[in-house]
Amino acid sequence: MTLQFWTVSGAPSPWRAALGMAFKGLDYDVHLLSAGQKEHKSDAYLSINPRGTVPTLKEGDMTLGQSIAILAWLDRAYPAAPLFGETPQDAGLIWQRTMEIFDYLPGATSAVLSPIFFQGAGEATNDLKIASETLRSELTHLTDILARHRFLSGARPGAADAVAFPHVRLIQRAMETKPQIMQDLGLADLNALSPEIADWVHRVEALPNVAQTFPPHWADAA
Ligand SMILES: N[C@@H](CCC(=O)N[C@@H](CS)C(=O)NCC(=O)O)C(=O)O
Repeated sequence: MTLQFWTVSGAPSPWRAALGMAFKGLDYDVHLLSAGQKEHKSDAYLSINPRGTVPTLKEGDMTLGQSIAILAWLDRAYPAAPLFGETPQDAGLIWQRTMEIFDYLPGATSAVLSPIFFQGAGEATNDLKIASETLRSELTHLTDILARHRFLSGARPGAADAVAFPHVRLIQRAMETKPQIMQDLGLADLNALSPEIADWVHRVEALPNVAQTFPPHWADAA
C-alpha cells in the first residue's frame, strides 16, 4: 500500500514529513497542491484535513496531519532507520531537540523570510534587523549541537534533522535568491555564518532520496 502525501511546494512543514520518509527510504505518491489556487482549502482536501493545512499523510484508512505526528507515526509503522533513536535515552534527547527546534526555529525563520519572500521587503528595517539577530542566535543553537554530532539527532539523521532542515535550507535559498537584503541583515553566507551548519546541509543533501524532497518550483526556476 503506497503512502499518499499531500504537500505544497516550498512549505516547510510537509518538507519535514517528506524528509522523515526519505531517511527511511520509503516510497510515496505526492499530491502537490497549489497554494496560489487555494487547493488546500478545497472541499476535497478539507475532507481529509479539516484545517486545510499541509502535510497530510494517508495509508489505507489512516489519515494524519501535523508533521511531528507524522514523524512519530512513521517510526512506529516503519521502525527501520529510526527517527527517534534506538534507546529510551536517545528518544528523550531527540524529542527534546526536535521540540526545541520546532518551538523556536520556524518562528525565527519566518520573521525574516516572510517579509522578504512574500511582502517584497528590500530594505533592512529595524524590525528585520531585530528578527535577524534572533535568527542568528537560533542558528548558534544548531551550531552548538553540530559541533558535537554529525546530525542534530546524533550519529544518524532523524526527527530533529527533518524538522530543522527545511527552515535552514529556506534561509540558504534566500541567501541565493535575495543576496542584497540578506547581506544587509548580516545573513549573507551560510558557510561564513556557521561552517558546522553548512557542512550538515551538505551531509543531509547527500543522503539517498533527499533530493526528491526539494520544492519542485526551485527546479522550475533554475
Ligand atoms: N504544526 C503544523 C503546521 C502545518 C501548517 O501550518 N502548514 C502550513 C504550510 S508550512 C500550511 O498549511 N499553511 C496554510 C494555511 O495555514 O492555510 C505541522 O507541523 O504540520
